[in-house]
Amino acid sequence: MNAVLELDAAAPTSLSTLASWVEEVAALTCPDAIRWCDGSQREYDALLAGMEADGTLIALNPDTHPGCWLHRSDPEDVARVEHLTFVCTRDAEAAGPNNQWMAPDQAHGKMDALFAGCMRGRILYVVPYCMGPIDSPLSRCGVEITDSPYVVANMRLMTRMGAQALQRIEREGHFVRGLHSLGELDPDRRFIMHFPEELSIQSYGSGYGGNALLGKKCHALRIASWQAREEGWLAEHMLIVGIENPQGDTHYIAAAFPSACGKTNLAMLVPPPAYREAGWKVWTVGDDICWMRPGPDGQLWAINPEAGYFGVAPGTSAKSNPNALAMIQRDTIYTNVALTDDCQPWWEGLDDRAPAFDWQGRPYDPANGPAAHPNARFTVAARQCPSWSPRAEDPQGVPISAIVFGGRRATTMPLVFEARDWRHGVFVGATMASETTAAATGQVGLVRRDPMAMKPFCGYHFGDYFAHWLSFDEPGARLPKIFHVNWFRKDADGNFLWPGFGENLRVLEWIIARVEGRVGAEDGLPGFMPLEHHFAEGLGVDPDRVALALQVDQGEWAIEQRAQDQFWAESRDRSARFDASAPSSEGEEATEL
Ligand code: GTP
Ligand code: SPV
Ligand code: MN
Repeated sequence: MNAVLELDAAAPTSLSTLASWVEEVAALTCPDAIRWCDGSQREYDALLAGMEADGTLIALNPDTHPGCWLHRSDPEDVARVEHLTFVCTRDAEAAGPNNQWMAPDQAHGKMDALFAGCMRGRILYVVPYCMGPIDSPLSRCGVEITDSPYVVANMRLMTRMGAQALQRIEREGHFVRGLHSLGELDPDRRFIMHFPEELSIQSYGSGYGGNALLGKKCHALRIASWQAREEGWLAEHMLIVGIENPQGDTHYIAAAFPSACGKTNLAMLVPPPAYREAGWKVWTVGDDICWMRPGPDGQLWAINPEAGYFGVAPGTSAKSNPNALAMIQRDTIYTNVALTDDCQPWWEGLDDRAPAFDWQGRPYDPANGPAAHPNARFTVAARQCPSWSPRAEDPQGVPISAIVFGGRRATTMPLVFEARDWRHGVFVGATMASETTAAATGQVGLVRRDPMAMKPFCGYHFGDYFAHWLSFDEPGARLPKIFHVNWFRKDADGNFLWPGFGENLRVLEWIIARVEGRVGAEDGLPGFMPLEHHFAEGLGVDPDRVALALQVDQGEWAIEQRAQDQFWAESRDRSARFDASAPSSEGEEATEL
């Protein structure tokens, strides 16, 4: 206790609300010591060395992977836990049917009991961070208190963390408060609580990704989406990618795909050879989160609030995502990947070498399942990406030309279509569905509605969220066109119809041509469908398969449309603010709000 008091007295901040909050938390959690993080390389190196010494991290092969580490998380703590994630608002209705709700008093009681004394024998780290470029008016700051050095190291890679963030926080005088403890890593004593009205987050009992790196999903999506609605902007689960055509013009596209459905891959796309030779270039601005707001010119301007990638390892290869593979050869933290016999990281889909140890450290035995956990991830600084955009640090952000929604759908949804207008586009995003993945605990492969890929992340009522989206369509707005894609359609044998990855640029090319008004389209069942396109040209895939990927089956569509209309109507019924009739039916005029 003495150590705590001594260190508190030296709290390196002039902001009394921050100093007193840290004091309060220390009094509750009883750490052995308090450490204020400055974000320096020295601090990072010391953290890594400490974690190597206590076995939290394993050093990877320094010849092939300098500065790379492996963390094996608790086998019961490998993904987000949506069933243990709550939004705690005074009014239950505000959280909506899309969130689990708990009354703030009850949640605080529960969490205080869990946090009491939980940091005995541990160090309390104070982690000031900035989401977004440090000098951007669109950025927002927070402070995470955690007892996990792994979380601190990840926050350093994923956010602008340390002294500069603290300076901004002191200047602004406010910050989002995130309190995190590993607790006992007991799934029965695990909660991720959000208090949007208090701008605070409390997370106990998990050390994994979105549960524990509180700047990411908890702050930059759940809390930020709440603030965004109040302040007239959008906080979205979207990548941001710049597509430069051979003439040197760049269009920025924001795309929302659910967890483990291709955002990182699209954001880092490498053009197929013919496109590369013609002069197409791709620039990565962000791979997971996008904050955007209307600028004075009426366009939506977007920043990536993150400074790193927490990307899915399985499936990442020199063929599927060469940019990602290049950036994770050094200074990367791997979580739950397998190892080769010479201590290199390995996962399914990387190459045809045999792994020696699985993600739990056992000698690899296929009878135990995949060698790498399906939600194994890498954490790496964004600037290590070879396609890192020179505009990624622009304080004003980048103007968005197109918004793309997409899911993982084996049937029904065509490769691409365009929404008829903003209102229809909001409907398309709101009613999108996708097969569940290993990014969250629970059954994989179930089709569920995942509006705008925000089902697990929208911090308030979906009906209000859809109304907020619709509200951007106002006089003077120069809104992006909205599209829907599906890279994951399968044939009767279960094989993907579309090759995906780099070839997805063919679809983006069509999207840009539509944005520029250069190609015609046909008004089909879901929306505007491609007439002229280069999807199959020189692709090396049977054009009939591409045609199948593009096709809409009337019977399948009728079933889909009923499900969409029902979902949209339910959102309307449950939210007083949301009064909209479905704009999906062909020929029906959209009703104004
Ligand atoms: P989160 O980080 O969980 O939000 O996921 P993400 O949307 O960034 O997903 P990511 O790009 O990491 O892709 C997840 C999985 O989908 C990986 O195994 C990829 O290899 C696979 N994938 C990505 N793009 C494509 C594609 O175009 N076609 C196919 N078939 N698979 C893809
Ligand atoms: C996701 O699940 O959408 C992720 C990984 O991006 S996590 O940070 O765990 O949320
Ligand atoms: Mn994500």
